[in-house]
Amino acid sequence: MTTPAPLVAVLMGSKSDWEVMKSTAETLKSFAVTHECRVLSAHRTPKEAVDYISAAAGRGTKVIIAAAGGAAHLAGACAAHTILPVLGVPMEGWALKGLDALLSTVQMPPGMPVGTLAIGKPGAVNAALLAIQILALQDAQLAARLVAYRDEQRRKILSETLT
Ligand code: RP5
Repeated sequence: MTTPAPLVAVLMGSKSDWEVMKSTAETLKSFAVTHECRVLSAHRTPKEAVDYISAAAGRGTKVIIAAAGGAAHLAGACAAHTILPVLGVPMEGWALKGLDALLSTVQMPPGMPVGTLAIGKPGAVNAALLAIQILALQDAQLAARLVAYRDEQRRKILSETLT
């Protein structure tokens, strides 16, 4: 028996990605968007990753966020097994400052898109916001919260003083 799924699935290749990816979860939580976070690897748990992704749409999930570092294939592997939008977050990893993960995630062949965000925490936050924007297309209350969030940012910038 399958349990009902949250709207956004936040996947990461290793628990070591959680320190950064918890920003995705926090951002989704701040908008009251239901989500579930799982460690699933394209390389270390390929079968479990495919099983999870293949079932996601049927369970009610609307957007997949996938983070990985190094030879970062998780987002691409997800995209291969679902027509849900997949947002990729490259992790900085242990070498090359995340450029390896960025290129692995962004350079998908035509026909198999992965919406790729920035390396590390900025990408983790923006992946959540982009997922929320996608969901907001069909959720007026969520759209209103996004407008308020943008307004908060505008006010903060305008209130800043230089000393
Ligand atoms: C990737 O390898 C993971 O997404 C992680 O960013 C990186 C290193 O994983 P660990 O060796 O820390 O488990 O698959």
